[in-house]
Amino acid sequence: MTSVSDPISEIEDAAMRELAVISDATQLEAWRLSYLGRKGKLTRILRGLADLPLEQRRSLGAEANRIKLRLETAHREKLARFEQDRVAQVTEGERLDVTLPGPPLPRGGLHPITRTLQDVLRVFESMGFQVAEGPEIEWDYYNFEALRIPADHPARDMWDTLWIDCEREGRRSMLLRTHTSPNQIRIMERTQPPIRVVVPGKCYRFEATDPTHEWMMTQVEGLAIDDGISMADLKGTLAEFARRIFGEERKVAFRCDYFPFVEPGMELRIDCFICRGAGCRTCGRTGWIEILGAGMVHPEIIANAGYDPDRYTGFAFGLGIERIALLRHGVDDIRHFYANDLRFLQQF
Ligand code: FA5
Repeated sequence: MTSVSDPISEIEDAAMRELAVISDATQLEAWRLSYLGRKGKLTRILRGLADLPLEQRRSLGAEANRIKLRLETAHREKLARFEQDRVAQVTEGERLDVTLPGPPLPRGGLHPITRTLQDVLRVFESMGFQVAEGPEIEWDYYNFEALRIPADHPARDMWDTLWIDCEREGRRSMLLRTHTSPNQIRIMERTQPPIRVVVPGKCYRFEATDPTHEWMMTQVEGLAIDDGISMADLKGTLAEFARRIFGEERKVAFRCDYFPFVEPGMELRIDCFICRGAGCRTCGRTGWIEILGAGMVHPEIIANAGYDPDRYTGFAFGLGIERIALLRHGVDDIRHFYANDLRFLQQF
């Protein structure tokens, strides 16, 4: 405890000794408070001067002020040195070495669905099919009516539809296309046989998702119309497609199916890559994953297009790109494709 009677030079010596070993700004501030702060040792001496006789007050006052000045100067200098060291440290750490290579730029890639779509289209192009496009927002007429699915037809339940509210404009009903089949009608409206076309595009369905169902998916519609096209042409085309995309060893099965716009109708299934036919969660315990619907174009649709139904026949198919990507890459859930998780997408 220091008092006014302590030899003032002892305070000076102690302060300078302590200051010499201080190594950071926090200690320095504590030191300043202990000597020069409001309750500091030197401050208290200066305050106590008033109680001393004049003679003593003069000499002690002069000495105390000299020490105060010295301590303040020493404090300022030390603080400046710490600041210099800090700046030097920061600039040293941030110094640029222009010879170092820059940080690698992340490289983007095509989405696995885009790649699969490109591969699928390439296979059909090599078989003589042309690629066309159609609108995603579609009239009820093309999506349903012209495909022999009138309003109230029970087959509409096969496609849970996202409708667009456009009654206010007094227009016919519009929807987000549920499949790419409307393009069969659109192409027949503007083209004469022979026709060999594939139409890729996004489709939308108001349905619950599961490992093989998304509410948005990509289909490729195929349409071939010519003199004397038969079911054998359809099966041959699809078998060749499956062989080119999945390889020889995959099991492929055709099964009867119903679509109002084809007769007869069928589906193509591939053996499940996970359970190899035994049944699992991904294939819904069936052992198979359906990748497309197909069939011979209904004669009524051929006639409605203005083609001679006695001369022309054709086949059509609609395949699901996400299911094909799932089977090719061994992905166990279709929903991974659109979850936008880079850890998943970077694997392709
Ligand atoms: C149709 O959409 C018919 N337009 C296909 C067709 C075209 C039949 C021409 C006859 C002639 P389907 O609803 O089964 O059929 O869908 C066809 C394929 O799309 C399915 O095999 C499947 O691969 C894919 N698909 C259908 N729904 C979904 C879904 N919710 N999520 C992912 N893929 C789907």
